[in-house]
Amino acid sequence: MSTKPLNTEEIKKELIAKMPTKVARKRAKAMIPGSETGEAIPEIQANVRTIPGIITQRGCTYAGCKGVVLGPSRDIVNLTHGPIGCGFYSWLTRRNQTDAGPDGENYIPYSFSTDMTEHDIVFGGEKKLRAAIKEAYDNFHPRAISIFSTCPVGLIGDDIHAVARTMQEELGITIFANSCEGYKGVSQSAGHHIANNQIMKHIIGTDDTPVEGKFKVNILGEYNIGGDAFEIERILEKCGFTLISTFSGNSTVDSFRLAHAADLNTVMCHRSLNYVAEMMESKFGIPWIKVNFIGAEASAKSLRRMAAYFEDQELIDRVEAVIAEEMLDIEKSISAIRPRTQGKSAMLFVGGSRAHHYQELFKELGMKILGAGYEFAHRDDYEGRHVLPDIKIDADSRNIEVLEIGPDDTRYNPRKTPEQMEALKAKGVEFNSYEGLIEGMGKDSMIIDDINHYETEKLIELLRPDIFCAGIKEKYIIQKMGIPLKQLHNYDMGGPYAGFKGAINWYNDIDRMVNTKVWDLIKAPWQSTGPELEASYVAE
Ligand code: CFM
Repeated sequence: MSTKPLNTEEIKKELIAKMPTKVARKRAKAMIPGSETGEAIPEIQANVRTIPGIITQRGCTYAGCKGVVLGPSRDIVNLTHGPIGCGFYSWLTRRNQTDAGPDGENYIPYSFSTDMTEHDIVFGGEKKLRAAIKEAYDNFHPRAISIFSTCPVGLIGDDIHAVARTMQEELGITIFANSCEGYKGVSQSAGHHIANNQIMKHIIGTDDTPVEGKFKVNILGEYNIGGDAFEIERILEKCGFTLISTFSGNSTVDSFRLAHAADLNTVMCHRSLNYVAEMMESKFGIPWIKVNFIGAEASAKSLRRMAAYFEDQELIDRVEAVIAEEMLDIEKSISAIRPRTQGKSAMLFVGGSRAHHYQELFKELGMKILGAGYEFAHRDDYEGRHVLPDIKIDADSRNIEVLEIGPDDTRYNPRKTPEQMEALKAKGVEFNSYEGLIEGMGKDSMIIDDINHYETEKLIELLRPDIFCAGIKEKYIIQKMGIPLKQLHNYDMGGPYAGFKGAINWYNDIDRMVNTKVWDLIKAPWQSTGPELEASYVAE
């Protein structure tokens, strides 16, 4: 178990002590203590450029657009316009699972790229892009093709949108492009926003076929990593909700087209899909609430909120019955495992939502969070959405288009009157609201945005948590320091961790990881007192 000898101010001083003055000044603004519930939250620096060369955890704008938001849809051909590396390294590297689907239209196992070379950089790549679209169409006849530009495309100025338009006319299917060059924003977050804009412009609300079923909802920002969406689908079905579409885990373009038929949008990952939630409310009148299906208690709370929204006693009762039934296994598992995990400590530095959501699961195991932070989230994901009007628009955020969305002429239909919304708020159903990561974390936890490699090592030296959550770039470095690392991007081939069955998987996996003795046995050669190996050059 870790002892914590320092307070957050002392930790911060230690972290920046060896940095050049300018760097230290900048990094200090990204480090603040957590706060108690209901207390004022200090401002944190977030969504600003990473200091060059500092070894960040972040990814690029193309990754957020192609890999994260649109990648998990199985029936879209996602075509990378760029050199082959971008397409290849974003191919099957994220564990967004999918059902095969009854029609067999599943392009996830394929990597589509225009494979640009020096010749195309000099003479332009539009011709090649047109040919690639035609080739993909001839081979697969997909319902939709989306094009993603990479850094060189932005530099040479290929007009991918014009190509998309002409090819859409020629082939008669939906074709749209995303100007998501890697450098377009400060991180993958810009890519989320670009993808949100394009699916809103080109897909959502393009099919008015009536959708059967009661209590129609969408889930925004759930990507079915390790099968999470499968578990959420199971629970929603058991409760009696009709899930129209998930953006974008285990999803299809056809379901996106119908998404405007839902009466409630639920937002799981606020960072990556909040734009669609807001735009769908303006355009179609669908309110949104924040949910979290990570953690048994959090899942129960989310289901209750969703049921409360529909104001139907039968649904409310059914949700309660499902929660009661699922909780039996949860309680059994927790009572067996918690005595072994109680009082242990964790740190989470990951992405733009999981560093918050996964705190729920650790709390259920009685574990303490010593530090947390996001790679690329914005201030609202840390401090809560109420800070949105105070967020400064800088040159980088101005780079990303903000769509002006008004009510749709024929499809705008406010699902609740303002009075009904007020009455629901009084019952605790908060709309358009997210409280962010910091509130409730406690004053002695350390919040750091866009943590870099040096700070990670230093933090571990100082606080020695029992487990660290991050990604593959950090995994082996941290494990060499004798601390187990749980990957929270791909789950280390584990999961699902969402919902009730997922929570039990998590308890078991974390129990194993924090209680194994193997980490105490690890010693680097220079730390051991055993015999030294000697060698000499043969040529001597
Ligand atoms: Fe949302 Fe994600 Fe995340 Fe994210 Fe991601 Fe991811 Fe993530 Mo990796 S959409 S912000 S860009 S929850 S790929 S499924 S795990 S960094 S915390």
